[in-house]
Amino acid sequence: MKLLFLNGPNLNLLGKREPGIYGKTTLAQIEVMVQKRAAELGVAVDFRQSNSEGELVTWIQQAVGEFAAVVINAGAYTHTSIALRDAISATGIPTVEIHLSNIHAREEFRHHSMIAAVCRGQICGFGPHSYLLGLDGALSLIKTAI
Ligand code: CA2
Repeated sequence: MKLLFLNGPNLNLLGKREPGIYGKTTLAQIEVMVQKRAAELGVAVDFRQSNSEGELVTWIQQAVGEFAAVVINAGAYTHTSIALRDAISATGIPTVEIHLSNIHAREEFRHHSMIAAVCRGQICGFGPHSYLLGLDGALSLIKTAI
Protein backbone atom coordinates (compact mmCIF):
# COMPACT_ATOMS: atom_id res chain seq x y z
CA MET A 1 0.00 0.00 0.00
CA LYS A 2 1.28 3.45 -0.92
CA LEU A 3 0.56 6.85 0.63
CA LEU A 4 1.32 10.21 -0.97
CA PHE A 5 2.56 13.06 1.25
CA LEU A 6 2.31 16.47 -0.40
CA ASN A 7 3.89 19.68 0.86
CA GLY A 8 3.05 23.10 -0.49
CA PRO A 9 4.86 26.41 -0.92
CA ASN A 10 7.80 27.45 1.24
CA LEU A 11 7.83 24.22 3.25
CA ASN A 12 11.24 23.58 1.65
CA LEU A 13 12.46 26.43 3.92
CA LEU A 14 11.54 24.61 7.13
CA GLY A 15 14.36 24.62 9.67
CA LYS A 16 16.31 27.11 7.54
CA ARG A 17 14.25 30.31 8.02
CA GLU A 18 11.98 31.62 10.80
CA PRO A 19 12.72 28.82 13.31
CA GLY A 20 10.78 30.85 15.91
CA ILE A 21 7.52 30.09 14.08
CA TYR A 22 8.08 26.74 12.41
CA GLY A 23 10.89 25.18 14.46
CA LYS A 24 14.33 23.88 13.59
CA THR A 25 13.38 20.60 11.95
CA THR A 26 13.88 20.53 8.19
CA LEU A 27 11.45 18.97 5.73
CA ALA A 28 14.11 16.39 4.91
CA GLN A 29 14.25 15.41 8.60
CA ILE A 30 10.45 15.18 8.72
CA GLU A 31 10.55 12.90 5.69
CA VAL A 32 13.07 10.62 7.43
CA MET A 33 10.73 10.43 10.45
CA VAL A 34 7.72 9.60 8.25
CA GLN A 35 9.61 7.04 6.16
CA LYS A 36 10.89 5.30 9.31
CA ARG A 37 7.41 5.00 10.85
CA ALA A 38 5.90 3.98 7.50
CA ALA A 39 8.52 1.23 7.08
CA GLU A 40 7.73 -0.07 10.58
CA LEU A 41 4.07 -0.20 9.56
CA GLY A 42 4.84 -1.84 6.20
CA VAL A 43 3.58 1.08 4.15
CA ALA A 44 5.33 2.84 1.25
CA VAL A 45 5.40 6.63 1.26
CA ASP A 46 6.11 9.01 -1.59
CA PHE A 47 7.03 12.39 -0.04
CA ARG A 48 6.98 15.48 -2.28
CA GLN A 49 7.14 19.27 -2.04
CA SER A 50 6.26 21.92 -4.60
CA ASN A 51 5.94 25.68 -4.62
CA SER A 52 3.62 25.41 -7.61
CA GLU A 53 -0.14 25.12 -7.14
CA GLY A 54 -0.51 23.50 -10.56
CA GLU A 55 2.05 20.81 -9.80
CA LEU A 56 0.25 19.93 -6.56
CA VAL A 57 -3.04 19.71 -8.49
CA THR A 58 -1.43 17.43 -11.08
CA TRP A 59 0.03 15.17 -8.37
CA ILE A 60 -3.40 14.83 -6.73
CA GLN A 61 -4.97 13.94 -10.09
CA GLN A 62 -2.25 11.38 -10.80
CA ALA A 63 -2.59 9.81 -7.34
CA VAL A 64 -5.78 8.02 -8.35
CA GLY A 65 -5.17 4.30 -8.70
CA GLU A 66 -1.59 4.59 -7.43
CA PHE A 67 -2.01 5.79 -3.85
CA ALA A 68 -4.50 4.64 -1.22
CA ALA A 69 -4.61 8.08 0.41
CA VAL A 70 -3.05 11.54 0.38
CA VAL A 71 -1.69 13.46 3.37
CA ILE A 72 -1.30 17.13 2.52
CA ASN A 73 0.24 20.18 4.13
CA ALA A 74 -0.85 22.65 1.49
CA GLY A 75 0.98 25.54 3.20
CA ALA A 76 -0.52 28.93 2.32
CA TYR A 77 -2.54 27.37 -0.54
CA THR A 78 -4.67 25.89 2.26
CA HIS A 79 -6.29 29.28 2.65
CA THR A 80 -6.59 30.26 -1.00
CA SER A 81 -6.75 27.33 -3.37
CA ILE A 82 -10.07 26.40 -4.92
CA ALA A 83 -7.99 24.44 -7.45
CA LEU A 84 -6.62 22.12 -4.76
CA ARG A 85 -10.07 21.74 -3.24
CA ASP A 86 -11.54 20.83 -6.64
CA ALA A 87 -8.75 18.32 -7.32
CA ILE A 88 -9.27 16.56 -3.97
CA SER A 89 -13.03 16.58 -4.46
CA ALA A 90 -12.93 15.45 -8.11
CA THR A 91 -10.55 12.55 -7.54
CA GLY A 92 -12.34 11.41 -4.39
CA ILE A 93 -9.03 10.20 -3.02
CA PRO A 94 -9.18 10.04 0.80
CA THR A 95 -7.16 13.00 1.98
CA VAL A 96 -5.91 14.13 5.38
CA GLU A 97 -5.07 17.82 5.87
CA ILE A 98 -2.14 18.50 8.17
CA HIS A 99 -0.36 21.57 9.53
CA LEU A 100 2.62 22.10 11.77
CA SER A 101 1.06 25.06 13.53
CA ASN A 102 -2.41 25.46 15.01
CA ILE A 103 -3.90 27.50 12.18
CA HIS A 104 -6.95 28.33 14.34
CA ALA A 105 -4.79 30.06 16.94
CA ARG A 106 -3.00 32.26 14.38
CA GLU A 107 -3.99 35.20 12.17
CA GLU A 108 -7.65 35.21 11.17
CA PHE A 109 -6.84 34.63 7.48
CA ARG A 110 -5.37 31.24 8.45
CA HIS A 111 -8.51 30.11 10.28
CA HIS A 112 -10.30 29.14 7.09
CA SER A 113 -9.14 26.17 5.07
CA MET A 114 -10.36 25.92 1.48
CA ILE A 115 -9.65 22.20 1.49
CA ALA A 116 -10.98 21.17 4.93
CA ALA A 117 -14.49 20.34 3.73
CA VAL A 118 -13.22 17.91 1.08
CA CYS A 119 -10.62 16.30 3.34
CA ARG A 120 -11.51 13.41 5.63
CA GLY A 121 -9.93 15.09 8.63
CA GLN A 122 -7.63 17.86 9.76
CA ILE A 123 -4.60 17.69 12.08
CA CYS A 124 -2.82 20.84 13.19
CA GLY A 125 -0.65 22.23 15.93
CA PHE A 126 1.66 19.32 16.72
CA GLY A 127 4.75 20.53 14.89
CA PRO A 128 6.56 17.79 12.94
CA HIS A 129 4.53 15.21 14.87
CA SER A 130 1.48 16.34 12.82
CA TYR A 131 3.01 14.35 9.95
CA LEU A 132 3.06 11.12 12.00
CA LEU A 133 -0.50 11.77 13.15
CA GLY A 134 -1.40 12.32 9.48
CA LEU A 135 0.13 8.96 8.62
CA ASP A 136 -1.90 7.26 11.38
CA GLY A 137 -5.04 9.11 10.30
CA ALA A 138 -4.64 8.07 6.65
CA LEU A 139 -4.06 4.44 7.66
CA SER A 140 -7.11 4.40 9.88
CA LEU A 141 -9.21 5.68 6.96
CA ILE A 142 -7.91 2.89 4.74
CA LYS A 143 -8.39 0.17 7.38
CA THR A 144 -11.99 1.20 7.95
CA ALA A 145 -12.57 0.66 4.20
CA ILE A 146 -12.46 4.43 3.55
O1 CA2 B 1 1.40 25.27 9.95
C1 CA2 B 1 1.53 24.88 8.78
O2 CA2 B 1 1.97 23.76 8.52
C2 CA2 B 1 1.18 25.81 7.62
O3 CA2 B 1 0.62 25.01 6.59
C3 CA2 B 1 2.49 26.43 7.18
C4 CA2 B 1 2.29 27.44 6.06
C5 CA2 B 1 1.25 28.49 6.46
O4 CA2 B 1 1.01 29.37 5.38
C6 CA2 B 1 -0.05 27.84 6.87
O5 CA2 B 1 -0.94 28.85 7.29
C7 CA2 B 1 0.17 26.87 8.01
C8 CA2 B 1 3.61 28.18 5.78
C9 CA2 B 1 4.70 27.27 5.37
C10 CA2 B 1 5.93 28.13 5.18
O6 CA2 B 1 6.98 27.59 5.90
C11 CA2 B 1 8.05 28.38 6.15
C12 CA2 B 1 9.12 27.77 6.77
C13 CA2 B 1 10.22 28.51 7.09
C14 CA2 B 1 10.27 29.84 6.77
C15 CA2 B 1 9.21 30.45 6.14
C16 CA2 B 1 8.11 29.71 5.83
